[in-house]
Formats: sequence, structure tokens, C-alpha cells
Amino acid sequence: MKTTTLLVTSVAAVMASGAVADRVLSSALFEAQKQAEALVTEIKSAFADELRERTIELRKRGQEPACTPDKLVTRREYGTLSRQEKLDYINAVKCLQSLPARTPANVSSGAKSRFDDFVVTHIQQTMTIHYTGNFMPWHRWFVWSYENALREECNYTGYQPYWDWARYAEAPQDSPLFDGSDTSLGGNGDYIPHKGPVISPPPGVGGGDIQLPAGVGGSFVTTGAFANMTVNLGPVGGLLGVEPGPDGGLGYNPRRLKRDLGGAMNMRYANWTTMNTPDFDAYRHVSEGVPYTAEIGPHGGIHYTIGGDPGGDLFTSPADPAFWVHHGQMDRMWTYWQALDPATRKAEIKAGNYGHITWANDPPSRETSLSDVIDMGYAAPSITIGEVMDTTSGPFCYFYL
Ligand SMILES: *[C@@H]1O[C@H](CO)[C@@H](O)[C@H](O)[C@H]1NC(C)=O
Ligand SMILES: *[C@@H]1O[C@H](CO)[C@@H](O)[C@H](O)[C@H]1NC(C)=O
Ligand SMILES: *[C@@H]1O[C@H](CO)[C@@H](O)[C@H](O)[C@H]1NC(C)=O
Ligand SMILES: *[C@@H]1O[C@H](CO)[C@@H](O)[C@H](O)[C@H]1NC(C)=O
Ligand SMILES: [Cu+2]
Repeated sequence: MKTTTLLVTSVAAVMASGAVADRVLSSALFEAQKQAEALVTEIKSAFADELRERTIELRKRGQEPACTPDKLVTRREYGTLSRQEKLDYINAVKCLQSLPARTPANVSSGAKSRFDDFVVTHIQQTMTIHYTGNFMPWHRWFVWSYENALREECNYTGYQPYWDWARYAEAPQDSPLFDGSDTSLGGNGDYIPHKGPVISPPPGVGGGDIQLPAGVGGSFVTTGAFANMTVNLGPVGGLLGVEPGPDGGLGYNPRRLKRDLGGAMNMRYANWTTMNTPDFDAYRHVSEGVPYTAEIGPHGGIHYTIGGDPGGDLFTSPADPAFWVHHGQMDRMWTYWQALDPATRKAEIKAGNYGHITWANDPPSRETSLSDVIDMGYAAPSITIGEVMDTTSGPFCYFYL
């Protein structure tokens, strides 16, 4: 993997040119993206070798592995799907939004659909699944469970697509994901003059208010496949000036989807620097930044790039269909980073102050363990962290193109 290490360094070097004048920024970004793609090619080939060797090794010992190269499925970038594949995905999400909720009304009276079951699970656990040791595995299982519901309950035959942030960083609103066409996941919000969001710590969490850059939308999504979509749950909090909905956000609060996509936030936070980190602690701190400082990493940066309501709400964000392609990319990054050193990184969960069961270890708590349960509530079955560390074993057999 020596060549890969070299390449990672040069990707970071090109990315570091983000401070140059706007005029040349485009070509620097283009170069960075090209180098990132070269890195991905190397990771994929190393990954394929590893899976093939592991399969041969296990068969020699008389075992038949559940995940073999011929059974491996791939998740793809949304923009690379065919028109029909995009429509199939959109229709499956709409199907999930039309199936009845499994969450009892006395748990969440706002949960009206199977789609909402996932939102409830996220709202209820927000404070114990972010800046905690379970963050990456929890969201991996969350996205897989959603993909599985689309397939099992809505006859979707594809796989969860992802959003390659850096690919469209200058204008995500014009990307195939959000361009407002009938194959987009809904367009940007209609433009209204506005200031960017101010993120504000939830009760009990340290840090101050942070002003973020504005996007070029801000109001209702009125175009594309999710035009005028109804959001049932939330808001809960995280943004200054947002009042919680009924029952702390779990009550019924129908309103129209808003977004505030734009290049400013995306350009500031979307890059591949995570690939260059030596251990999970460093990876997590680059990916998620430090809460309630301006360094919110690509994870937070892209959540606020979607912005609006519920996209800008830390708790309710999965109620925007864009959440799922963002977290697809989050999982893709982690999967690639793991593939750079599989033996260590598929076993690694220690992450300094982000490796505990409380938000940034505040208040201090024990370290997260591989045997800890990932609880999906009414959305899907639960599992342990140890079972989801590898996308090619346990319940999984997938990789990213
Ligand atoms: C909701 O109602 C069911 C019975 O309908 C009951 O078993 C359950 O304990 C209730 N849950 C809550 C959170 O009140
Ligand atoms: C999925 O396909 C099965 C078998 O054809 C059918 O019975 C079911 O209604 C379909 N489900 C949905 C949500 O379309
Ligand atoms: C969405 O709502 C807007 C404003 O009310 C309306 O002009 C538009 O036709 C609606 N679009 C769809 C697809 O319903
Ligand atoms: C990548 O983005 C992060 C914010 O997400 C930023 O702190 C970092 O400096 C960027 N790295 C490069 C090399 O531009
Ligand atoms: Cu989350």
C-alpha cells in the first residue's frame, strides 16, 4: 500500500490550496477531485485483492464465507445512476413514506410512516450517537437498515446511493441530486434573502453559537421529486431561534420541507483530508470537527449545506431524504479509510474523547465497546457494534464504487 500512502499525501497537499483566489479555485478543486478519484481506484483494487484472498483462505480451511467477490454489491454515486435507477430510488423512498409507521402513537404521535420510524429513532438517541464511540457504526447500521427497508418493504432492487460532496462542491444545487428535475431528490429551497444558520449547543453541551455561511435557497422546496414534501416530526433543536415542535419534536407538526443548499459551506468543509489520518481518533476529529466551533468537519458542514428544515436540525435531519445520501458518503469515507489498513481499522473503535458513550465524553463516561448494542428502536432490528465494523462480513456484503 506504499503508493496509496504517497497519493493520500498529495491529495491533501492539493486540497490545502483551498486558500487561493476564487479564480483558480475551480481548477485546484478539479485537480483535487481527480487525485481523489485516483486514490479511490487504488483503494478499490486493494480491497478486491483482500476480499479475494480472504475468500480463498477460508475455502482452504473448508469454510464458505457469506461474502465473496461474486456476492458483493456496490453502492454508487447518485449522479452516476441511470434515469430509471434514480426514479426507482425516488419511488422506493416515497413508498416508505406511504407505509404505516410501526412506532406506537404513545411513543411518537408525529410518526406517520415507516420513513418516520427512522426519524423517531434518530431524534430519541441524538445525544448518545454523535461525538460518541458508536457514531460511525451506528450510522452505518442506520443507513443499511433504511436501504434494507427500501428493498424488503418497497421492492427496491438497487442499493443506497451516496452524494460525493466534493464532486459538486461549488454548486451542489445544480448537481443531479438537487437540480430540481424529476430525477432529483427535490430541488433547492426557493430563494429568500436570509443570513446563514447559527448553530447553538443543545442543553448540557459545551461550546458557543457559531454563524455559518448562507446558501442560495432558504425557503420551501417546490421542484423535483420531493417538491412540497411534508415533514411530520420536529423540529427539536440545534439552531438558534428554532422552537421545538409538540412533544419535544415527537408530536405531529406537518410543514413543508425547506433547504438552503449553496457552494460556500460545501467548499469550506468538503474534502478528503480524513483519508490522511493515522488513527480513528484523528479520523473522527477531522470528519466531525469540534462541536460548536467553526471547525465542524465534512459531517456537520454537509448537514448545514443541506440546511433548512429539517436538514439543519441535528435531531430531525433524517426527515430530509438528502440525509441518506450524505450519510451514504460518510459511510463510504469510513469504508475506504478502513480498506487502507483493514486488519487494524476494522477492529479500531477507540477515539479519544469521541470514543465514549456520552457526547464528547461530557459528562465523563466509560469507553464504547464493540459489544455495545446499536438500538434501532421501532425502525429496524438492533445489532452490536462489533457486527458492523466490516462491510464484507456479518450482515453485510457491500462496497462503494
Ligand atoms: C404505549 O401503549 C402500550 C399499550 O397500547 C403500552 O404497552 C406501552 O407501555 C405504552 N408506551 C408508552 C411509552 O407509554
Ligand atoms: C412488492 O412486491 C410484492 C410481490 O410482487 C407485492 O405483493 C407487494 O405489494 C409489493 N410491495 C409494494 C410496497 O409495492
Ligand atoms: C408546490 O407548491 C408550489 C407553491 O404552492 C406550487 O406552485 C407548485 O406547483 C407545487 N408543486 C408540486 C409538484 O406540487
Ligand atoms: C478540509 O476541510 C476541513 C473542514 O471540514 C478543514 O478544516 C481542512 O483544513 C480542510 N483540509 C484541506 C487540506 O483543505
Ligand atoms: Cu446522526
